[in-house]
Amino acid sequence: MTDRLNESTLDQLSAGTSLPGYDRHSQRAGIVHLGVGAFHRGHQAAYFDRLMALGEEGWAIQGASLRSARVAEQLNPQGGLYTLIERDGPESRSHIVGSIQEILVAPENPKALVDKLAHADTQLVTMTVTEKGYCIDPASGNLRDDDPDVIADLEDLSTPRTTPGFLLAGFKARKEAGLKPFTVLSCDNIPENGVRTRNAVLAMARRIDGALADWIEREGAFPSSMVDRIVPATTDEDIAELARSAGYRDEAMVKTEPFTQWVVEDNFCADRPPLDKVGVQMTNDVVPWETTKLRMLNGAHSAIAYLGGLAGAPFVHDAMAIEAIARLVDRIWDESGETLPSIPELDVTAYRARLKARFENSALQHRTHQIAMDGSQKLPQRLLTPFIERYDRQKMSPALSLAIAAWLRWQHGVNQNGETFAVDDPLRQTTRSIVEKHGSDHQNYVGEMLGLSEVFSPRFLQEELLRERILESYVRLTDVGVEAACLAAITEG
Ligand code: CS2
Repeated sequence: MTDRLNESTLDQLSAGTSLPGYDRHSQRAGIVHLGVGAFHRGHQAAYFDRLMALGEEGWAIQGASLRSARVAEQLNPQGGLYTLIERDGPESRSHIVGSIQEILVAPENPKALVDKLAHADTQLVTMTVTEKGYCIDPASGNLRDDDPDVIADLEDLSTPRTTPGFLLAGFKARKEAGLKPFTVLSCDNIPENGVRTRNAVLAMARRIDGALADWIEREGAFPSSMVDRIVPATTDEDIAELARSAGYRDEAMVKTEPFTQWVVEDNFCADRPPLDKVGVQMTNDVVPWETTKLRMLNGAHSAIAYLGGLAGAPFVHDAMAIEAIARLVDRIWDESGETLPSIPELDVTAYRARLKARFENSALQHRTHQIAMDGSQKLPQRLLTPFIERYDRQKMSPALSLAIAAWLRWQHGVNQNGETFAVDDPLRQTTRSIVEKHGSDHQNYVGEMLGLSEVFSPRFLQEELLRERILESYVRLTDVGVEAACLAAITEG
């Protein structure tokens, strides 16, 4: 059997793989990270690894999973080590990342995570808990106090369950111990992620302990950040291939692209890692960067996921190889591009060209179904807001409209080749019942779906023209299929 990657097998690795360039054991864990998925390992953990390689001390990461024990099982037997493989077409580079120390499984021992949050070494809490982890309604931004886990945290914070609950319990313990709060740095793809995190934590705090809420409001900091790197889920085949080619087994390996970007609001209340030394852009205003990335990269990604997925394309690069889809993506960039805030240092034409090349990177094998996941949480910021903003300027958006219609079509769980698939979304049960109720009665199906207040603003129902445009795209997509519908949208625009 091939040896598993860990500290003792490091010196057996081939010369082509670079190692952490620092003494891992002397590092304090200045960071607690919530949600150690592939994205964290491919992005933030790699920045902190480089920072410590530059000789900056104390930025090791104590990781925590808020749901399953899977990541702990992958990383803990490896002493937190994993291989980061950057792939660009035929080129590939491997590096062993050493910044993660250990993973706690919060549901198994919530108290251990609260203790880490309350530890004097902890300066910064970073998080990638996905859109739904914030326990906020994506349309309104309010705390979801109908969520059973939120209700449980409001009743008893001694064994938290939710992200805001853990943050709050950590703050509470620090306040009681006379420590300063940590900075909370959200690294999820949601607009104004820092503001949303702060709102969720304060909304919970106000319901539990007013003085604690005041303290957090006064002393805490919740900078927003824009994160960008395509990190597809690791497959069993990736792990087997690494074992074959490199001779060791790494259950926690991550594959990614060479491109990486992190823009962070410079607003910290505790020690701040000198992230600018490793290429992080520190700024006073992240919003224009976030808006641009969410609408251009993620908006196009979601369109590719639904349209490509419905056309039967397994991967993003396959969908981009369908000319009608590639042209539709370009049209989305025209449409959403007109709604972007100005960023003087950003050349939008070059940005678009780069996005296209990134999507065409066939070595990434990024599944359309992965991106399609949790669409109800992603749609508003990626596709709906630019659509509405354009509408308010009397501009129609046939490409955005088709992408939205593709999400509606996706809920049927069958692609245009008749292959069925599971829809993975927190709203799944609701959308399933709407599909079952209306079958192929397009008008009523679309009408009821647009009434989902968790996703759509009430305007989609109230304004007939808006509703009609989406219905039209939906009917066309259903009748003529993905390619012809894309071409029709392009001609219309
Ligand atoms: C993707 C993102 O799965 C998704 O929703 O659109 O994870 C995307 O790959 C990243 O935001 C790229 O930075």
